[in-house]
Amino acid sequence: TKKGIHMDTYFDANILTGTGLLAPDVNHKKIRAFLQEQIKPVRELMAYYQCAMMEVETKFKVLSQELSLEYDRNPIETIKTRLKSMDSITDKLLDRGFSLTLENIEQQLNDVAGVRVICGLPSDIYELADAFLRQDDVRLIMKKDYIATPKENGYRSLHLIVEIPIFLHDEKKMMKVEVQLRTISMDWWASLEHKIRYKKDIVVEESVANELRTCAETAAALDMRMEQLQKYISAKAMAE
Ligand code: 0O2
Repeated sequence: TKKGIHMDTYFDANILTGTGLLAPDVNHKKIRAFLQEQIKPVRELMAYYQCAMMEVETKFKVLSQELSLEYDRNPIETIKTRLKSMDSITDKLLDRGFSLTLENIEQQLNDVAGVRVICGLPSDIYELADAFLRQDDVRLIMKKDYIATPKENGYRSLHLIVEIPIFLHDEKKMMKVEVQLRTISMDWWASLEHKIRYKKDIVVEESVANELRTCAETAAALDMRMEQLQKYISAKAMAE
């Protein structure tokens, strides 16, 4: 158990009591086989999330390829993917009062599979997001626009929770993926802020929080200026 909650599906409670595998004449091979059997459904689910993440990454790569031909510049700087660790999944579920079961992982968590798309300009974000959401196998579950309405601390990004199908040998399975779209400056700010926030041994005082917010505003203003510059250059290139 962790924090008093039973992890019934992930590690069956019988592992220590009901099976008799931990008797003095313990057989290591049997224990390993038993553990593998218990862990297999979790591994399978994680593999499905991995596939969904790859699907979404490919969709953005295709869009990037197409748009870069049209505009003669690449709207996507980088794409990062990450699968949430089993420890983070456990903490998030237990913190929210849910037990650790496969069903709860799928139903209660939106961000087991995460795709981060780093763009050049704010307008690239919306153009890519719209093109992605127009695809008929992508179902939007939730949109959080932290660019239009930044968080109190200054955090900006466009978050999409989507569901997309993955095709297994005998079934089609719908999987949730969290997509975060940001500019380079939004990403730079978020990764530094994340590092500061997770330095748990120091207290982040009010002045640091204010400074972070000011940095976020400066970064947003820079994004806007770069956007204007890009528009000016494009218009000039069209005219010539
Ligand atoms: P990690 O390690 O990046 O995965 P939900 O996840 O939707 O159930 P929540 O937390 O309200 O619930 O979602 P939200 O606000 O959309 O934030 C989810 C993720 O966005 C976070 O995941 C971060 O990646 C990022 N994020 C949100 N707010 C901030 C912020 O203030 N600063 C930074 N640096 N990142 C932020 P995790 O699980 O926190 O972390």
